[in-house]
Amino acid sequence: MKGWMSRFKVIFTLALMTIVLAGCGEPFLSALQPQGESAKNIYDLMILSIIIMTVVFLVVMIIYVYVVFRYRRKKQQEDHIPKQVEGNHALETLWTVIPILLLLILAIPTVQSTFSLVDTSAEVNEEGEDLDQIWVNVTGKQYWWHFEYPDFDITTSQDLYIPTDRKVNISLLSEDVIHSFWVPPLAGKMDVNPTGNRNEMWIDAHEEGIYWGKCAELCGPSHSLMDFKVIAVSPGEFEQWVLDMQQVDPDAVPESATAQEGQELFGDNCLACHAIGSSPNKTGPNLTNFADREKLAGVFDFTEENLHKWIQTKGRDMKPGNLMVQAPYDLTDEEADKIIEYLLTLSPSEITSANAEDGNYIESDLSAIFPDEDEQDEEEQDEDEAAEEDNEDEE
Ligand code: HEC
Ligand SMILES: [Cu+2]
Repeated sequence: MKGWMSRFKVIFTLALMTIVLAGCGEPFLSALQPQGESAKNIYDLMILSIIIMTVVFLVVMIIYVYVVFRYRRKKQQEDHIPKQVEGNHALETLWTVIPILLLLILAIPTVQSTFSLVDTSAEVNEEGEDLDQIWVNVTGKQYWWHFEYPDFDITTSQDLYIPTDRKVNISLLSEDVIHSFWVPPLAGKMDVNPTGNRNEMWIDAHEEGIYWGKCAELCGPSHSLMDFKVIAVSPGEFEQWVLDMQQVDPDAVPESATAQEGQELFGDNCLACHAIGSSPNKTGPNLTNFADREKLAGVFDFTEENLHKWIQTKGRDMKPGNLMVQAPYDLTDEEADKIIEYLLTLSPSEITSANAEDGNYIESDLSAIFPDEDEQDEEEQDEDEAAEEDNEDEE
């Protein structure tokens, strides 16, 4: 009796959890509420396979229940032995062919998606012309993400800005162990490999918003804290953001005297690992637009208190195993606060995550951040002509 009760409790708890947890899906973090083309594709595949499996389950159960009742031993015929059947060509063919067909129905779109989800070729517009491609080189590092826009000469980290309704190509590489890049509402997971083994994929977002990203491959003690955000703003806002980021002068002197002192302290103690402005990948995150961050170090509430604690403890307990603990500096609380005052001036753009949620959509073809189409064509033509002349010379 006791065993039955405890088993009932377990089943009851599991059932309750299913119901409660089923409510947890938020559009910014749920693969079941796709907000982009790539995620929608994967979602559709899930639905297709669930439908097929449900139909198979129902058909089998209906036949099973029917047979159990229809052919059970009846009172009057207790000694009766039914006709013995061995093999049935028609039936055997049928139950071989149906599963093959079902698997084909699943396999064709699955294989198609496997290729299209990593197809980083250019999008075409209504006139059939190739659109300029946006590439982001993403580097996964214990325990944060570095983002580089090679075409715009911009570097940032933690918050990945993208324009809505535009395919953004992602090129993934790790600097240490294997990570996995996953923005559940926008796309599937992709491994982030070390040693030059680059993986490519693309993401896009239909609507402006802040989408949560996760590292989906156990990579060390702070793996579960290796979060990032995708900030999808309207194309016009994205364009502005890029232009603002390009304008940043890493040596710009802040207005207040305290912040100026902070800047000096920052230069002496922090610049070895951090950078302001476009920079190569360093040991620590690029802080160009630090004051616009959605979170501190990817996961913590962005408060001065947390920031103070982060700097003074080098994140030791906040993100166990993080590489900032190697920093040799030793600052007084006042010095840390001066640095904080400086860090909070690092806000080069009016475009921040708030714009992703204000519902203010600004259209743009992004031409301001890509070189002029016509000029490019002319250049290409010039090159072609030069090449032709060379050929003629050779002949
Ligand atoms: C030894 C290299 C190193 C030094 C020196 C260093 N940091 Fe860091 N810092 C890091 C690393 C690595 C991270 C990322 C930790 C993580 O999230 O795993 C980081 C993260 C941060 C973050 C969070 C960044 C974000 O994007 O939210 C802040 C703020 C920060 N450091 C401030 C400082 C300050 C201020 C100093 C100087 C007083 C400093 N760091 C010195 C390596 C360093
Ligand atoms: Cu990771």
